[in-house]
Amino acid sequence: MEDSEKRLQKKQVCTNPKTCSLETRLKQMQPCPIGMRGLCCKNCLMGPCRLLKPEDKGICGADGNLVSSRNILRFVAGGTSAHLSHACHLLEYLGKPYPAHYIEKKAPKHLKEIWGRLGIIPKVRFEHFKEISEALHMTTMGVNADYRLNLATAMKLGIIDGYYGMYLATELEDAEFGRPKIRKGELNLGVIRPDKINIAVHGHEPELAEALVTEAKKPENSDINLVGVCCTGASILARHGVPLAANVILQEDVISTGVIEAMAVDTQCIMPSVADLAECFHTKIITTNDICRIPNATHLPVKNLETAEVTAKKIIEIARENRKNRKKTSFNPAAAPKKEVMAGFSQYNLPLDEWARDIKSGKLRGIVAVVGCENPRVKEDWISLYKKLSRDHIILATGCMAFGLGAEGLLDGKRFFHLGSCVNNARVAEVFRIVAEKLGKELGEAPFLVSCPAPITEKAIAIGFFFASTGVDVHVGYPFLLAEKTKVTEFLANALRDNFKSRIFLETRPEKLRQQLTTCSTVKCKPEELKRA
Ligand code: BF8
Repeated sequence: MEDSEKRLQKKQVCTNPKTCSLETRLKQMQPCPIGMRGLCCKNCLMGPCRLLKPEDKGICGADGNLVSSRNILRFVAGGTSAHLSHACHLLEYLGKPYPAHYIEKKAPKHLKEIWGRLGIIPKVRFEHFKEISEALHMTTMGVNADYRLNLATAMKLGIIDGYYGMYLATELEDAEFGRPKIRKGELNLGVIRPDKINIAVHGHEPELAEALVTEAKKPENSDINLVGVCCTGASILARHGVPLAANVILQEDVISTGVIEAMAVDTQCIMPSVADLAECFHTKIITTNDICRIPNATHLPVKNLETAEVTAKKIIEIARENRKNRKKTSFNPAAAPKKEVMAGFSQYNLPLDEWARDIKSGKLRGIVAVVGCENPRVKEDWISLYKKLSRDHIILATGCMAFGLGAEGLLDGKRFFHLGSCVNNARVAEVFRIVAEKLGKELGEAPFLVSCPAPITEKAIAIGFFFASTGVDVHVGYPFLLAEKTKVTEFLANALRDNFKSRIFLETRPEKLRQQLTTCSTVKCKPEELKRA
């Protein structure tokens, strides 16, 4: 029995967000070492089977390679379902029909040829949802036993995630709420104002947040300070310059300031611990999506433009009414000072001609997109690596890592560019597509890298598979699922090249990644360069 398991049984491990900080909980709740290596199978009730090496077999006969590939595919299916559902909710909210042949319309020609040859483009309306269901089916006990098919299916889901999730959501949001413009913004906990009534919007789907932005701008609401959290926050920062208070790891701290009158949440990355913490303060939690309910929260579902407006007004009323319940607090915004950032970048306003010219002349070595979450288990200093790389690379950023770079004062719009929320990785993909075109190269030959140093969610893994399916190399910095050297990690690092010209690889040490990238001629390492590295 593991140490932490024994201590958990003796109740020596504190798991309660009300009494222990996230940092303490992380230290006490050690990850399962077998799960970390991707070798724990809990897909049937003869298990869970905990394999020690890739050759070991579970009760049903599944070896470590199969178990690991199934776990990865299920992760990608989970992440893809979240992005598809996000786009689907937007379509329902706007009363728009579901698009068919969307991938054919959006993807570069050379990719459509490759994917068409491999038979991995869903053709029929709604078929992309069926693909998620098939992925779950083929990874249930006693269906597919070939790890390669699981990984090929993960690539197929990556494509679906990219187009029917991230592209569709980004395009719908831009069409309805406006394309972001380059603007100054502020981020960090210091944007929360004790002298105002504070409302935080948290999650990913910005329908209600947009209505709140409109309401909060009205003169009669000048006592309201609206702030964002996670990707809903990143999206209203990019579109309206609304201050971004926190990313995923600071969400509890937002409540702990003691000056948040209401937190409205939609979907994804909302840790249930915020509700625990809200009980310690006066904060009202308001859920706004029918698939995301939290015990003791007020549920005000947002279904369309009209309900969004009514709900936004109601939330302001609730927050104003709740102000009187605020207790004395020691929160000092200067302790987590706000940082100025440039936001609102996209393929429409970035100097892509100049970047392509500089890559051609050798002035730039390439473009690195820093994406994904900020996993508090990752303690390595990735920010310093990106600072070093920024000397001769352009750094694009999205999601919680963009917040991390912004908190270090790096999002200056000169070398570091904030492109928005995680679904806005569609903008990164467009930058890559356009720059590759200007270089006269296919995506798989262009000097681009996606670096995801600290993933937390299934969505981050799905995003990685999307970029890899387009030909871009994907670096992952946290070992979960990839820690053990198996046929799976070998396939992702090497065999993906055969069809996709890309690799998905693990490197947990920033200095090692820097060495590897500087040994190669560009951030797109060639196989022969990697052998030498
Ligand atoms: O979609 S980066 S923790 S907030 S999953 Fe979540 Fe990860 Fe943050 Fe946005 Ni993206």
